[in-house]
Amino acid sequence: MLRIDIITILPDVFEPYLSEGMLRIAREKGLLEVHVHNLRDYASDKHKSVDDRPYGGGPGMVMMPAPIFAAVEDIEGKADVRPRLLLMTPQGRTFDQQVAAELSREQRLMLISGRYEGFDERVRIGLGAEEISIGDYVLTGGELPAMVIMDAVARLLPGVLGHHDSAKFDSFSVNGRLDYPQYTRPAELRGMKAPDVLLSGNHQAIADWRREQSLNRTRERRPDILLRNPIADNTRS
Ligand code: 9D3
Repeated sequence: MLRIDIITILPDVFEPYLSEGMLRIAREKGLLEVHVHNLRDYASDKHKSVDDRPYGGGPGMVMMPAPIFAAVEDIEGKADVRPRLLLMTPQGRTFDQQVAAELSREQRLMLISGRYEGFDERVRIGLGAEEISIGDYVLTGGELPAMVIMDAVARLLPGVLGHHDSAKFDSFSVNGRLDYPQYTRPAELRGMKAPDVLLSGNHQAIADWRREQSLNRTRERRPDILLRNPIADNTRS
């Protein structure tokens, strides 16, 4: 069982996605537990402030450290295992399938989503939190990154996927290759035929064709994957 706690000023955006699809199944099966916490509940003034102007001046607002410390300490204290603390920031380690696999082996994660220009640096230092980014583009906050991480991690939990082998056959995990093209019925659509080999019933020929397609696509679209992981170029399967 993996427990994920999320700290956010937009708690309502999480529930709809968590209540559908594989995330819902994972929670119903008791493989995943998610608790969403409203950061404003931990503000100390009557206006429930969670942001303030940056020291030194400049645009925008900064997430105040005190409400985040209060939230983390309160939520941590309610359970036995110390969670791995992840701060959603554009400056963090880039999230990828390897990080997802690593996180899926933890017992507890705490994801902290910010808005505005970012967190007071003392949040990272004082809590020993790791910063994570989901890629090089600018979003309006850390809520979608937290959902992306939760989604990618949840599907790796043992028992979540229907066909229990599916996760092993994904892009970025079969020797780090992109997926081969898929076809389903009808055999011909608007003049476009599904490749004969896929309808041939010859399992060896199908496996060879798919491997070739995966390699060619990876070379054309993502040569960086092959350079990073040369095994992807030559391993059987
Ligand atoms: C990088 C731009 N920043 C300097 C001017 C300002 C800024 C813009 C947007 C700071 C934070 C944000 C909100 N983004 C996130 O909180 C965020 C994020 C992202 O924007 N892209 C990829 N991953 C992440 S994780 C958190």
